[in-house]
Amino acid sequence: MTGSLLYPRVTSSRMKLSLDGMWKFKFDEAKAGLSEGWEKGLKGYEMMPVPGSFADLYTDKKKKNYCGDFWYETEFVMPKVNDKKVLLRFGSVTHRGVVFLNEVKIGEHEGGFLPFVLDITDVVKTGTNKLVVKVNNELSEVSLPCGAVKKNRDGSLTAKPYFDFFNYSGIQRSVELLILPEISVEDYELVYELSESEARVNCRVKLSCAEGDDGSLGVNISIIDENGKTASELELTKQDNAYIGTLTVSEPKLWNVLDPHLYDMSIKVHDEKGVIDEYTDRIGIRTVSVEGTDILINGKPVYLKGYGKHEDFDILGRTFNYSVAKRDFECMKWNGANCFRTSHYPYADEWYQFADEEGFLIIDEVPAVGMMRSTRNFVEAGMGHYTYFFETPTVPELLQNELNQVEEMIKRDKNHPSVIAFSLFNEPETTSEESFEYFSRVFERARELDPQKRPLTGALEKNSSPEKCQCYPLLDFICLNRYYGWYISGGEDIYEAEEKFRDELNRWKALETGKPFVMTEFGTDTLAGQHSLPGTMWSEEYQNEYYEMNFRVLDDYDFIKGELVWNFADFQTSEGIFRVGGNKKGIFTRERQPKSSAFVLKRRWEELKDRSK
Ligand code: GCB
Repeated sequence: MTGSLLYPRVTSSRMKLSLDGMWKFKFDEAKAGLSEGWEKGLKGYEMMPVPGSFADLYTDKKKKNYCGDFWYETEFVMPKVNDKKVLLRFGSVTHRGVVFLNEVKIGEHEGGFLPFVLDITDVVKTGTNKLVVKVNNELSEVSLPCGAVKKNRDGSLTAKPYFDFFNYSGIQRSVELLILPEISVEDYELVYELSESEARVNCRVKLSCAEGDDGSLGVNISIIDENGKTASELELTKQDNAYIGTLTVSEPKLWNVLDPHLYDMSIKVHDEKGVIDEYTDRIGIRTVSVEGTDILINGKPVYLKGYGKHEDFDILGRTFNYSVAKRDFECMKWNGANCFRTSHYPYADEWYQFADEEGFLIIDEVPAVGMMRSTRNFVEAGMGHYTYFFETPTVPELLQNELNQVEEMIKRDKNHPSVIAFSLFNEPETTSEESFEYFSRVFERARELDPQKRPLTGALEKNSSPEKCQCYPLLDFICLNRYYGWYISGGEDIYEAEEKFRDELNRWKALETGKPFVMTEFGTDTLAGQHSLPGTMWSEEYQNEYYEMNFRVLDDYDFIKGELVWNFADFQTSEGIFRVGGNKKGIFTRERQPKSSAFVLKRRWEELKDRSK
């Protein structure tokens, strides 16, 4: 495994080759693949798209819901390269993968939503190479997300998520070969400080050869403005294992909410003979902070409007698709949103690049979801049922897994101007001392890792009440998922829902946390085209009334600094009596057409255009 999670770029010194396409594929129900030597080549295979989520491609129910081991294989031709490093990058393998190249095991990775990169220089051959990947999509109480596996009578397995989204799996993001110079940029980080007329950009670059660098190398960074003019350039200084320096950009054009200004950045590594490596990226100069009950971008308060989302689309499952992403941003801009949370896992790199270009704010979430022992968590959570979790002996293993994934997420996403906060959990049990100990470790680690020291948060469910929640003091702004008028006092009891919601917010207010609050989930399941007057549960009218009631309440509390409704679009879940063809809380249908609530939000968010507080 290499340390670099930089997005693969082609530059004067770097090449990439896509391995996407149709790969050989085979389920391994008996988990016999390893003992039978499947890494030498699959027999009796079918073809499967990479990237892709396999589930919704099938017409057979057992295959759609397959849980266990499954294998992929492809061949690729490696062009002749001299004195280069060859890396293999997987955008995501869900939930874990073991990789074999030319029959040699070259690495493995746990966690289905973040990239990993393997150095294959010594194993890859000029000419044809065979790449085989063993994937597994089982859930457990040490996996992120958490869940269980049920063993059926015929020996097959079924995934039982403790979370409310379909357990899409496979090689779900692109696979690429990266051909890099032997000495290359491994990572970089930028931290911004703003003053009246200039920005200071504190920069730190790590090279792949940190230890072996004898001091003969130089590292240069330049920032180029929208007109192609160099705004600042600097030769960095070697300090310990990195190259550091502070650039000054005068009269900078700041990256702002829905008004993004991006600069091109280029890092060049050189020796006395010339440039050895170049890495380029798009950067945005901006600061993020929390002061009192305000969330500040470039020192100015912002009010978050938008959505909890999913990577989810018909047939594609969780596969990234530029056209779907484009449509999503168009829909979000149309109704005045400025923010989304990557509920409940880090999304494909391209989502963040898109948000950088559009000026959208992202709360970036690690897949710490389902940390409550229930396959109907979303219902239990909404109703405030206590299900213990952090008292079990496997928790140290879970913690290690979460720490690794927090590290990978921050490493991958830290340079995106769109990322304004990291969310380190969704709706875990937070009322025990054990939960506090667990999350103290996670927050402490994240604080060390983020060079920009962005706000850290997590989304709290109903049982995490002002009186019982032990973990909210860890959060820089407090995120609440609340369903007053749906799971609590829904339908004819909606009047009580309003009282109960106000009562809870009054209790939070009484705590005088001095922190901003953001509603990260509230919503109702709504069948597009279901109408009723007066509004009744599941109808479009009810969804509208629900939101009007919720907004009335939120507007009375000035510590609320954002409203991210649940969910942007209808999405797929496991089957169950609470879900009609999936979760229908979308403001848009799964095909990205508006329900009437989309217009309610549009009206509100356009009126709130200038609301910053
Ligand atoms: C929640 C969960 C989310 C569910 C949602 C629901 O509290 O965080 O994953 O989808 O409720 O619709 O029940």
